[in-house]
Amino acid sequence: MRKPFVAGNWKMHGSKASILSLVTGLNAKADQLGDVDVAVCPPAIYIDYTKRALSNDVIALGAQNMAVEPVQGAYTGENSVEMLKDCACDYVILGHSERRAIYGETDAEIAQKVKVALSAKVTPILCVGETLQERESGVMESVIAGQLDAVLDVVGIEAFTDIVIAYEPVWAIGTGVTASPAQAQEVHAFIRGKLAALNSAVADKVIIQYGGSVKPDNAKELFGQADIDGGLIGGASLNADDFIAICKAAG
Ligand code: G2H
Repeated sequence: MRKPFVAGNWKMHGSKASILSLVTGLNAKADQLGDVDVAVCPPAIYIDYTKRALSNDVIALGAQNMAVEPVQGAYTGENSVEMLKDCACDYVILGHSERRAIYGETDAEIAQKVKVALSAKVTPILCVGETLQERESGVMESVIAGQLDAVLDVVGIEAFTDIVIAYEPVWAIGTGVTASPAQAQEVHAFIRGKLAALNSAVADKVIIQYGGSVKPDNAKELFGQADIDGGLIGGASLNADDFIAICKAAG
């Protein structure tokens, strides 16, 4: 059995005041979290502040991105994986569709970042997903396969025991439109099947989150699907009650 994992992606939201309020709410209900792994991923500048505000040991920390360069150096504006570790991050989101679409991150660059994160023992949350146009033109599976192949080529299938995959259909991100549980399950099964063709033991273990407009009222049904092992939560992770409710729906 895979232990579900729910992560909050705060994206570029928050201030010290709002984060203190959010984390205070999470602290108050952390003891209600069931048998589920939970993490929050603040903007990098607030990771340490969030760590200090968290007064429970069940909510872990993650970053939303990191430098591809493995060691620190003259890379203005970047954060190294060792810096993330130094600030208590266990996870790093890599290849989110906003990084791919807005900042031009390529499959190859994302694959290198996955390799760097793994070498530092920080767990990558590798995001994959198709646009609406790709879905409607029938290339959804080849797009997702390509995103996975880029990483497989660099780190190999065995490394996927230490990688979390987040399937995020781009058309469902922040739009209020959620993939139906059946639509999401179909893609999760495709992803797991693709990995299983290479190594079924690894495929059985890998956590595949769903992300894209997950809310308290749709989480239970999504997380009830056979190959959906939790979620990557954006907007709803900015409200403590909603985020806790979503985590409980996974447990
Ligand atoms: C998808 C998700 C979190 P939201 O990006 O990664 O955001 O839940 O707001 O759609």
